[in-house]
Amino acid sequence: MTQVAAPAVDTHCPYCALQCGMRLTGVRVEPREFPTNRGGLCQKGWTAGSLLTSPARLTTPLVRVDGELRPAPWDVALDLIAAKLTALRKSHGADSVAIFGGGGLTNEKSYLLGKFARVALGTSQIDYNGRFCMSSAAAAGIRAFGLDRGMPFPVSDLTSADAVLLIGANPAETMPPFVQHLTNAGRSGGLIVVDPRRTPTAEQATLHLQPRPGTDLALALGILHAVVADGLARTDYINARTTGFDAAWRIAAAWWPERVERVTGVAAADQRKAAAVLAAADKAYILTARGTEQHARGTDMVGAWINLALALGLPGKSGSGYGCLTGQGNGQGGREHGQKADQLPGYRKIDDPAAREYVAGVWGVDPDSLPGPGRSAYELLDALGTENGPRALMVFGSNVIVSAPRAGRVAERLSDLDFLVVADFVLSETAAQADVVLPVTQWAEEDGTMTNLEGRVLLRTKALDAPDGVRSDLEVLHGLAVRLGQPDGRFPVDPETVFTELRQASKGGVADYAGVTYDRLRAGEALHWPVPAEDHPGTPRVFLDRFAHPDGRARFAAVDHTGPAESLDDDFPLLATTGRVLQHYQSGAQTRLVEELLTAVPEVFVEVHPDTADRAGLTDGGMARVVSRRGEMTARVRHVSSMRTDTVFLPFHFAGDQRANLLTNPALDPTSRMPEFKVCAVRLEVS
Ligand SMILES: Nc1nc2c(c(=O)[nH]1)N[C@H]1C(S)=C(S)[C@@H](COP(=O)(O)OP(=O)(O)OC[C@H]3O[C@@H](n4cnc5c(=O)[nH]c(N)nc54)[C@H](O)[C@@H]3O)O[C@H]1N2
Ligand SMILES: Nc1nc2c(c(=O)[nH]1)N[C@H]1C(S)=C(S)[C@@H](COP(=O)(O)OP(=O)(O)OC[C@H]3O[C@@H](n4cnc5c(=O)[nH]c(N)nc54)[C@H](O)[C@@H]3O)O[C@H]1N2
Ligand code: SF4
Ligand SMILES: [Mo]
Repeated sequence: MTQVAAPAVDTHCPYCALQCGMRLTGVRVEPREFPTNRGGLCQKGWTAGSLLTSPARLTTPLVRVDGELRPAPWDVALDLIAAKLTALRKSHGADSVAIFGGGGLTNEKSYLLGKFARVALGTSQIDYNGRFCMSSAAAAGIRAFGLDRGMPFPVSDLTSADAVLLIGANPAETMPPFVQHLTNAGRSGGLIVVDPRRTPTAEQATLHLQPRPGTDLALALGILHAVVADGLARTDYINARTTGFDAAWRIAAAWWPERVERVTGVAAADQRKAAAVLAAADKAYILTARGTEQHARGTDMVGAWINLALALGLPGKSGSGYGCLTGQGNGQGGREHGQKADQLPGYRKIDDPAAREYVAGVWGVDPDSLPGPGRSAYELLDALGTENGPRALMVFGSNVIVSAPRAGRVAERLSDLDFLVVADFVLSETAAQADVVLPVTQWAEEDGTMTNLEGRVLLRTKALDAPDGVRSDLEVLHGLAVRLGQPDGRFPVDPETVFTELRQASKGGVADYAGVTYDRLRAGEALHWPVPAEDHPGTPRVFLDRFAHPDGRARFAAVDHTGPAESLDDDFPLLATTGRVLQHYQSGAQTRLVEELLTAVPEVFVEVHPDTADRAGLTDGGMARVVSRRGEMTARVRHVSSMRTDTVFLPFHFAGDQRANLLTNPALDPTSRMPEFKVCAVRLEVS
């Protein structure tokens, strides 16, 4: 490779949605000043360059022959895929081929992937891992505000807040440079963290509320009750800017803090204190993340926290608000441009006739040729290889064998497929099961835009040449589309050309990128969508004048507490919750290959209170078998005296029988179709 004399290129981190600014010289990473990270990087960011030259990197297509993956030329691999898909489409119909995308893909890739599914394959069966991520917050945001832009204000607005309520968020590990924006709130005595665990984030809080997993909705009702009962609700704001308060309050009225204490374990006095601190603040924010969103009632849980924000008069005012901390690098843009089962570009609905007509016009196809909505992520994986389900799957940007709920079932469904294709730059656990693996370029080897957690569109500029033998995802889609009979120009390979088409396809939609150009991004403009025209400055704060519902008002949600989807009994007496550690990213496919990160956290562990461990006969450092109604896994025991005695915690970054997802419950939220990653019933045994 020829990186030696490479010039320094300003870019952004390949991992999370904070999209920290970095400078890349060859594969050497340095932090750079950018509003979200202000010169900071986490350990994953610092070490991100090493994967570019890792020996574990794939540099040739692999095709399964006699049960084994063997190197093959690109033409052979692409011809084989096209032949298989064509045959399946002919024998079993267009929906026999499915696509699974990812929130780490650039806007250009997400867009072209959605178009490829609907136009080149004609399949409705496309969804992506964002369904497992922030979909509950997206659904709740649309219900409350009429529009989902994770944070409807710039991250840097938080810096002047005197109170911030973080619910189910552990940014000290998941977005370390973000925490500096909370310094003022912490100093003012206003940093409140709701988390069943005493995380590094909770350690920094003024007030840590430690509820039983799965009871957030009750807790939100209790704090709302305290706000109203103590006369702290902003009646003028409620009257002027919202609807639905009375129905929401009728439910919250029955959840006085002492009753909530019995359900959640959070002291009534602490609920009242949280209400008082938030109400007294000049500038206050409420932020949710996966801890409260990844539940079978996740949409309602987030709805309950939004109700609290509305009662306090926070959303849509300068210097305060509600936001969701989107997780993946392009978790925001990835949910806007059409890789979601029910969606067309610009955050349009695929069952909206006007949207179909418009997007079909941009694509040059008949609107009636576009399929309707398909299955959501887990439902899609669950149907693979079944009688009415897809028979082939193509995966771009996800490692579902590790990261999907009830992973044992998902692995079984994948093995029943006629044909599995995975595009990746490493041999992830999912790629290792594939019939064809396509080696693709990485972030630093291609141009592309990402939309960060505050809705700001960023350009990631190519800094290096890719190794010989790899192709970009856009080239893969082009190569397949042509083989499937599509005209040559319909699936461009140049990112800027794809983006120009995306701008047109999103024009007039909710997530309107029409006015974003590569040139404006290169010039360093801070463009938060919507940006409807090239002379439009972008929209850093979305709801200042009105919310996006036709009447301009935000809506309270009438939501009540019901609890997790599965209950505890003598066989499964403990609550398991899952999440992240600082050093590993998601399924670990990338970070388990970075020596420094693997050395820091080499294996899965289970955090458990010493008394709970004692009762199961487990010692600190020993091995535990963790068993749920769906499966079992083994983990090293970590005694953590700040854990609740009814709860254990497992990170989900590890493979094989270290997979936390062998345990998790795929009970789905009725609206968002989010699985219940954050709570399931388990028991511990000595392994
Ligand atoms: N190091 C690292 N950083 C990452 C990622 C990563 O994999 N590793 N992934 C990125 C992505 S895609 C995402 S989505 C974000 C996720 O970022 P976060 O949401 O901050 O991460 P999680 O660890 O999934 O969950 C946050 C917290 O929720 C708590 N929790 C569990 N159950 C409950 C509950 O019932 N109620 C409440 N209130 N809290 C609960 C957990 O104890 C955990 O501390 O991180 C991004 N950044
Ligand atoms: N138990 C439990 N399970 C969870 C969660 C949890 O909290 N608990 N969190 C869920 C959440 S929030 C998320 S976001 C998911 C994430 O889980 P996954 O969807 O598995 O995410 P990654 O591990 O990032 O997998 C991305 C894969 O795509 C590859 N890749 C990266 N960039 C590209 C690209 O540009 N093109 C191509 N073709 N490939 C690329 C990477 O090498 C990697 O193999 O996990 C979910 N699963
Ligand atoms: S916080 Fe996120 S974007 Fe920043 S360096 Fe770490 S992983 Fe990368
Ligand atoms: Mo995520």
